[in-house]
Amino acid sequence: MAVLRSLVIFAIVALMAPAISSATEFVVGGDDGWKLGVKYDEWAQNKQFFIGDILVFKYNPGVHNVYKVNGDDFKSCNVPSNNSLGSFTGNDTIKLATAGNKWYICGTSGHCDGGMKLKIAVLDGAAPAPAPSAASALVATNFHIFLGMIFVTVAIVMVS
Ligand SMILES: [Cu+2]
Repeated sequence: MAVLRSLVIFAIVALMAPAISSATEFVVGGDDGWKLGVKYDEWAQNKQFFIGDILVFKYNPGVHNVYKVNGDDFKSCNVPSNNSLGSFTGNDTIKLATAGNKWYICGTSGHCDGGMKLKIAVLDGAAPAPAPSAASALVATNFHIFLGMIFVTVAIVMVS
């Protein structure tokens, strides 16, 4: 009976799993990380950032750092006198807590002007399914539910 019960629980979890959305972790610059010579506007171009998502800045802490700045300081590459993000570890995680535009620059002299600057727009709400894979996602979800129903049916038949 314990086996059947866990089978039913498994089926219920399998049915509910697709509805649970989780935060996305973005490593800024992808495999390149945070350094000179990476086009961060291109990296951010096709990505959607939502509240709760996390940015990870990976860099050599002896060479680079990360400052969160406002739009004006972003444009002029002005490095603030204080670091609002805490310590520079070379593996800095930043949780996107509010919606709106966010700007980040490297504070090492010349690096922001050299391209180490990232601007993103954080959106409110949960991430929707990406458009190109919507059809396949739908098929996958339906298949998932179908599988779950089979499990439940088998379990009920075996219990009764
Ligand atoms: Cu730098």
